[in-house]
Amino acid sequence: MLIEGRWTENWQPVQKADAEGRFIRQESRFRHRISTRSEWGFTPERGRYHLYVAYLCPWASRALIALRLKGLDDVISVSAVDPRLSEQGWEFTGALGTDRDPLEGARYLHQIYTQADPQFTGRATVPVLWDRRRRTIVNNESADLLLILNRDFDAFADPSIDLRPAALEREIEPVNARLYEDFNNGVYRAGFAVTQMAYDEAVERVFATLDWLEDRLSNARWLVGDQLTETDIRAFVTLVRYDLAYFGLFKCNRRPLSAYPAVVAYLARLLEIPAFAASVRPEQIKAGYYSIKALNPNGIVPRGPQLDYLGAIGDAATPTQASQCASATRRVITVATVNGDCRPRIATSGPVP
Ligand SMILES: N[C@@H](CCC(=O)N[C@@H](CS)C(=O)NCC(=O)O)C(=O)O
Repeated sequence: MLIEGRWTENWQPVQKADAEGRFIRQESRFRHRISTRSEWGFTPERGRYHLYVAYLCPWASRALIALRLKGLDDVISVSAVDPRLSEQGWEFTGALGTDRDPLEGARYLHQIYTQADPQFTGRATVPVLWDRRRRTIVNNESADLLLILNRDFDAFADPSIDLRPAALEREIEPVNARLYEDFNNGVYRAGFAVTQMAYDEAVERVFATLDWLEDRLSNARWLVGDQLTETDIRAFVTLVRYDLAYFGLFKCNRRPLSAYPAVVAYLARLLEIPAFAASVRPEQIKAGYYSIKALNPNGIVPRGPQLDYLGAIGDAATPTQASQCASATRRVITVATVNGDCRPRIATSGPVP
């Protein structure tokens, strides 16, 4: 991690645990919004901002999905770090179909953080929303980025998609909170636990959440209301990594995902939406998680699992493909395949499969 702007020790997944061995995630530091009235001058503009992501990362992926659902591909550029953690954290290698840093020529993401704040102390995490003009970080918290992408670029975005409609806000909040605590972050608390007690406690809550999701999705197409919301994005990013990484590496293996048929059907439905499918690089997800030496010292990446619900989704999917499908995604009622079939089909009012 960085201490007062200097990289100090080799990358470790856990730098902070509580007295009982529970993993503690750091608070995000850069929390600005984009607004025409921004006191910081971060106003909405085409081509000014850049999103740094890792395809391994569920938090970065939620921003990526929102960006594409809102049709902002041509407004905010994106680049991806190598999903494998180096001894100095995220690195721009250009390998595995990822990018070199196009803006600052950085080798490591931590250099982006010290460009923004030469005295930065903390972990250099993705996602990062970067301001090209001021050469600084606008925001590095994906929960904020969901709000920013949903609203702050309204002048350029697709207004017909609202990922957080006011009428559903009160329902969205508690579902998001439970998902975050017990599932999105819960799998990490299981995987990064440093005592048996902390692991047992976390894994229990992961499976209680899967039971709850199964129940909820047995009677509903979406998690909140009768439309796609940011809550679906939040659930998706963990579900799609479940079999690929969390079941094995994070020991969330009491039951396979296939024991939850309504959840798997929901995941498959979301994968039919181009913005969701384009956020998934299965090989990068595996290469990234299995590069965490503290959990997998020899760095061996498993061949499987083969997953029917992933269909033809592979690492070759490109952002261009996603933007070609942007018009199909425009109305969320859309169902399209990743093979380039972008024909919109009405899907929300149909029976729940
Ligand atoms: N609260 C942050 C968490 C971001 C986060 O922890 N990202 C992980 C990848 S999944 C990361 O960059 N880890 C690198 C590190 O901790 O050094 C968010 O949601 O944006």
